Amino acid sequence: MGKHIHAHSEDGVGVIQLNRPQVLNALNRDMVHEIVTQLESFDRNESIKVIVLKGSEKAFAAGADIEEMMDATPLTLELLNPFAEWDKISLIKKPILAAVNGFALGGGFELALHCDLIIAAEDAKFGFPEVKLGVLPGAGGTQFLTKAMGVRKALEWLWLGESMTARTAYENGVINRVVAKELVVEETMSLAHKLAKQPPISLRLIKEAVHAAQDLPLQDGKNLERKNFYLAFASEDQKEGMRAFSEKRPASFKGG
Ligand code: DAK
Repeated sequence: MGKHIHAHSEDGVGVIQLNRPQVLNALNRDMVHEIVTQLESFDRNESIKVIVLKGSEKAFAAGADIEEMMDATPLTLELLNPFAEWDKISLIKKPILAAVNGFALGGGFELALHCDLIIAAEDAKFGFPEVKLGVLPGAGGTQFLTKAMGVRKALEWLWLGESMTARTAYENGVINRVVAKELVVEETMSLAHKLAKQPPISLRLIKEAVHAAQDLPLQDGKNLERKNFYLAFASEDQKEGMRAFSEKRPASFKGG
């Protein structure tokens, strides 16, 4: 339990709730550290299969904490190296799902984009208002958004700094599902529990291969996929999955 987050687990799903409601879950450095530490702890915990990140009703997170950031200088940033913490999120091997209610702005949007799947409320608002503060996204926003929606659309959203609706984000391939606001957490947890029953070795090897597709040339990506394919044959679940098919019965995966 951190100062700025709550964490608990439910049937193999580790849940992290951002908890600075008085500032719409604005992300200060301590909070990012707590989130990352908790993600790493869930990632190492064998009983956890899937991780869910959620905010509150009004906000997933309304960005990095502007009060904390306003007096930064290039040198304080260089010395603090604050993005190193964010980079650790990309090293998490288990599926991470974001349940987004309300605002997901700036660093809050970037935090959601660091997750593998995003489920949002109909009235959720996604955007990068950094331009209105005289800066630009720093935790990957320009890259994630461009990869999701292409150069021209990304430039328009980033230059204007306006918020997009969950529907627009969905139609542009930025998020996975749009549901009624009362159902966001329920829908995310149900998806998480479904994933928690899938063979975990397959899930993590798929995650690595899909994310590699963002960075690697096709043949390198295919080579990585191939190595992961071979690796899957070291798992008990591969034996069980294929044996169950052959014996015409449902597979019972043990997670090994
Ligand atoms: N930082 C600090 N406080 C914030 C905040 C933020 N990002 N967002 C909201 N708050 C605070 C408000 O100041 C207000 O505090 P009090 O006045 O009550 O003390 C409280 O939360 C409630 O907010 P409002 O009264 O403004 O609520 P409204 O419903 O009227 O408006 C809003 C909601 C989301 C439209 C508005 O709060 C707003 O525009 N918030 C700022 C949104 C924003 O510009 N976000 C992007 C920030 S830039 C980095 C990593 C990432 C980043 C940078 C560096 N490093 C690792 C170094 C990313 C940068 C950003 O995210």
